[in-house]
Amino acid sequence: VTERKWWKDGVVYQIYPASFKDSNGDGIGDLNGILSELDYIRSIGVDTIWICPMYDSPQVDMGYDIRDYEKVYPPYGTNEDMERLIAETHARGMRIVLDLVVNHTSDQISTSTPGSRNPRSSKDNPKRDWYIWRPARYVDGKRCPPNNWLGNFGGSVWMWDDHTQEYYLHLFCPEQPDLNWENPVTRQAIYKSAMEFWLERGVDGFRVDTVNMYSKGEMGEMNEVLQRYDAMTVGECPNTPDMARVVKYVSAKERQLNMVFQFQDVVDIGQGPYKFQTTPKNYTLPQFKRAIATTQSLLRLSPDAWTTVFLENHDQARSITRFTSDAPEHRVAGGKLLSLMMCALSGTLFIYQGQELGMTNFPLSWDMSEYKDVDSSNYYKMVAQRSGNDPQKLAEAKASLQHLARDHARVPMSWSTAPSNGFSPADSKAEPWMRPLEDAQVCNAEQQRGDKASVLAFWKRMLALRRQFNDLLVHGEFDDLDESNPDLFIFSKTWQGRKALAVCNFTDKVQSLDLPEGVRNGKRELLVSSADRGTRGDGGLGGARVSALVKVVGGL
Ligand code: TEU
Ligand code: CA
Repeated sequence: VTERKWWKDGVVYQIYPASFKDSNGDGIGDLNGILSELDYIRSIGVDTIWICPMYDSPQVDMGYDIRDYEKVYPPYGTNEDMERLIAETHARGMRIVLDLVVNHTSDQISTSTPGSRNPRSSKDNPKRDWYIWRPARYVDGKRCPPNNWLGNFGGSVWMWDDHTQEYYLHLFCPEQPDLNWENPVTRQAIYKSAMEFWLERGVDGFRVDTVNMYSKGEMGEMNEVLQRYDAMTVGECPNTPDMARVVKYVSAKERQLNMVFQFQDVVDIGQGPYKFQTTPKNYTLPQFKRAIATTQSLLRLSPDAWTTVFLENHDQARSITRFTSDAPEHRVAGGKLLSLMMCALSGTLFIYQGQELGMTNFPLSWDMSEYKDVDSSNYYKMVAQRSGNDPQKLAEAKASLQHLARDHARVPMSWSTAPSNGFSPADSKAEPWMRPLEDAQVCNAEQQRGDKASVLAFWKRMLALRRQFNDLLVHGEFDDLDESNPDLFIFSKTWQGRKALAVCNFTDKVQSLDLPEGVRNGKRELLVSSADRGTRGDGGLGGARVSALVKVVGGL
């Protein structure tokens, strides 16, 4: 039996500060905007908030390029605003988690750190060794990077520095040089500024950005800091298909991380060799189910390990669009279907802002100029360049971005039907930094709060059920009861002889359902169906795009 911890039973609500709520009308979300909606967040039934980077940054990669770890990005507010937000979150009985981005910094970091000098100024600058420098290779007299590695946003990971005649490493943008974790001075500076500074101010943990990318020998050291504050960690873990390695990260006895976001979970599903090189919905339901089964299997592989449940974050397109259908007649059903599925899975549950409303991707009709993310624009530029602006290839690239781009998660939150969807104050002079969705008439927080049949109401109900059946739903053993079924996802959760059955119909047709044996003989009680409109019990198990959760007693 696993040890109980607040972060295991917790439900985390992820906030993207630029797009959540703009309190002062400059078109950019801010900390006081978050503060003003803490009661809304709490009303959903979550108990922890995670705020994406709100640190000072030149914003080449939306704050994942940090210039000053100890300072709030001025358009988001001040350090005092942040301290107030921490206090008010705690006052509501919730916890607060920040992003820890320490694989790389902004290339501008030296300019704002007093007394420091630019690592690029000379080879003997003491700060130079904070980053990773390598000499050029020469092939037939031609200067080449040290190796052929490609970065996450396209192109080589090596950037030539003309002044000192060496390359530096950057796994992401050239403006995000990778830190040298071998350097003990660098490590101490990170612990102090990126971690202790905020732990001292009361934050309860970190989401650790790209945690598997820098050298891991030193996690133990990092853990000493975390343990001193009893802080929780969830690591972002791309490119880690080997489950034995994942277990090493998250098994409690290894003392590395509490849990991770795995990418062979649904993140990578349907993506091309280079993320956007694919067509929409390029996967089957059995593949999707296998991805979920893989992350659920962690708890079996290692009883002291822990896992996460998530479909969305600031790097992913909207789940209704990706995994069900955002057609007007299907979106509400799709949102509820996914909500029920997620709330019935084991692990710590993460919800991304707007997911609780069933927000969807923006449409294909939007111009390319509405895509603001460096990842999207780099890809589109690359296709343009390689194809000589071939209209067919560009149309394909745009279709792929419409399905998978990170931009879809980053549009302003739809609060109401007011101008800018209530994101900025009514008398605001500035336009929001990204275009608000046009469908706020049918999908906004204000309307859904009063509507028992809304996606929001369904999330609230599911989260309450998740609390009520905490052992079974959060900690129970997961079994896919019909792995190859192309239409239905039928799984059971088992906890000390008790059982729940979840049935999710991913098609828009009524499906017949053969109840698995162990369930057929048992006494069944319908806990919730996404077909009922706030009342109980009228949902048929196999209804179109309907999901249901059933408690089973006996019959095993
Ligand atoms: O993401 C790291 C990562 O590997 C990816 O999810 C990446 O964003 C994606 O492949 C790009 O298509 C983290 C952050 O979540 C992301 O927002 C940052 O851009 C990235 O690190 C760099 O800090
Ligand atoms: Ca603002």
